[in-house]
Order: sequence, then structure tokens, then C-alpha cells
Amino acid sequence: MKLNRLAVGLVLGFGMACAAIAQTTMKISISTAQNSHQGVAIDTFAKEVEKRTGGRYKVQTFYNGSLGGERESIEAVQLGTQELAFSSTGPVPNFVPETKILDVPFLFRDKAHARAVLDGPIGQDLLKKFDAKGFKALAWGENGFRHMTNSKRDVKEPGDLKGLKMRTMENPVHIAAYKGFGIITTPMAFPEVFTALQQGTVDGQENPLPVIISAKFDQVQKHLTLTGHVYSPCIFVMNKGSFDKLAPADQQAFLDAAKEAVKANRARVDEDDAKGVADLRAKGMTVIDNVDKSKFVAALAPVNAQFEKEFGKANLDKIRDYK
Ligand code: EAX
Repeated sequence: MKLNRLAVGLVLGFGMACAAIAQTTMKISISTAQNSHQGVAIDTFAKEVEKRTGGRYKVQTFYNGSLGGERESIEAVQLGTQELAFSSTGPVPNFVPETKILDVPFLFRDKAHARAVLDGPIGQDLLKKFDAKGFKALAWGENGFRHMTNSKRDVKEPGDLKGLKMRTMENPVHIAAYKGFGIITTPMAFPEVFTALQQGTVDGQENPLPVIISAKFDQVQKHLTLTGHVYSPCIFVMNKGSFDKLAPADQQAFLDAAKEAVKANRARVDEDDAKGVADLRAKGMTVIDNVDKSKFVAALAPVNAQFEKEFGKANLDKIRDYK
């Protein structure tokens, strides 16, 4: 009798201890620093997931491309060797071709327009396209409007871009567009960019202010022009199997955590955009902040005609006219 009670007690105690420590750890990565708009995104995500699942799920965060560049991390998520990634859409068309349309230059008027499209039916439909490719896309986040930097000259007119050797993302739409500017394009993973700029393998690159600042490109680039030539979304992707295995309430917790993370991410992009130019000038960059955008748009007219053929003018207009 006494022994039985002891046995029951032991079993109960062991069960409770197991419940208390039943914790699953998942990995998430970014290519930028922790102190960046993307770092804020995954730090918030990790905190929210832990909070919303009562600590049963823990998200381990990796920064600076320490698990690989964006293409590699998305590949790892697809394979399931890594559960999650927060990435720009740069390499995403290689996995989900439908997302290509979002990287068309001069498609979005401003951040409010882009955010409305991504949060609205067009963006939400695109998220569903990831399902068939082994992903669960949790939410759209933001990288920001991309601007050109280089070490050679001030870019005031589209013609000034001609002949510059620039690193681009591994994104077919970007590569086609920048060729249209007369740029010599060199696709490269982000973790290699700083060294390539430093060693002069390339003259320049293009990225949003939050990336230029957090990657300290001011140390290796002199000239910045606020071209805002393309809006760069980010996305939270998760391995589909890992997501499907979660209980419905936990799936909701992950989705809600991503939503909270996006709020913090966008707020940080706004903050960096607001003070970025002054910061970068203080660090010695020349910043051209008054280009005539219509000239840059005009320079891309032939490429844009190609994009209208590829994506359908109606589909592009649906995004352009979205209110
Ligand atoms: O996501 O590769 C890029 O230029 C990206 O904008 C950067 O990794 C941040």
C-alpha cells in the first residue's frame, strides 16, 4: 500500500516535471545585425512566441547571416534543417515565382501603399502560394525602399549609373531592371557584400537605409543617392511541416507573434528612415536626396514594358492602384 502510493507519487511527479520542461526550440535567422530593423523583428517574434505558448516554444535567434545568406536560409527552412527565417524577398522568387511581381521598380508610391497591399488581399493571397512549396509564410514584414550607394561618384541622374559595377540581390527582376540603368550587375549573397565593397570587387550596392546603417556600409561607400527605386518586402517563412505539427492554438500564437514582430519591424524602418540621412552624412557620406525620380522612371521604360508583358499590365495596375 505504502509502496503503491510511493509509485503513484513518483509517476505523478515525473509527469509534472516532464510537462514543465517539455519545450521545443526552433531556429530563426536574418542576414543583418541584431541592432537592425530585422533584428527587432526576430527578437520580438521570439519573445512573443515564448509568451504566447507559455514557454513551451522557444525561438533561438541568429544574426548577421551566421547560418548562411538569405537564399541558403530559405533553402534550409524548405528542407526543415532550420524551422524559420526572416528574409527580404530577394531570393524568394527562386522558390515561389509568384512573389516576383513585388520587386518591380517604382511599383509602390510609399511605405503606406506597400504595407496596405501586403496586408490586403493581394499580399495575403501571395502568402498562400508558399504552402505548395514546403513553407508556411506567417506574415509580410519590411526591408524598406532601396537606395543606391557607390564609391566612385555622386549619382544625380540615371546616366550617372552607367558603367557602375554593382552588387545586386539574387533576384531576376532586380537584375533586369538595373541592367536597364546601364549598371554592370554582380549578384551576390549579402554576407559577402561588405568585403566586396571594401576590396573594390564591386563599386556599389543598393539597399534600404536600415540595411546601409546596420551593415556600416558608410565605412566602404562614399556616395548615397535616395533613388527609392524599389520597395523591398521582408517575409517570415516557416517550414510547413513544423507549422502543421503545432496545435491550432499554437499555430495562432506563431501567427500573432509574427504580426507583433512586423509592427516593431516597420516602426524601426520608419525610425531609421527618419534619421538615417543625417546619420550617414555625419559619418562622411555624400547624400543626394533631391533627384528627379521621373527621370529614373523614364530610364526604365523599356524594362518596364518587358515587366508589363511578363506580369500583365492589369496585375501591375491592381497593385499600383490599390487604395
Ligand atoms: O535583407 O541582400 C540584401 O541586399 C538584403 O536587402 C539584405 O540582406 C537585408
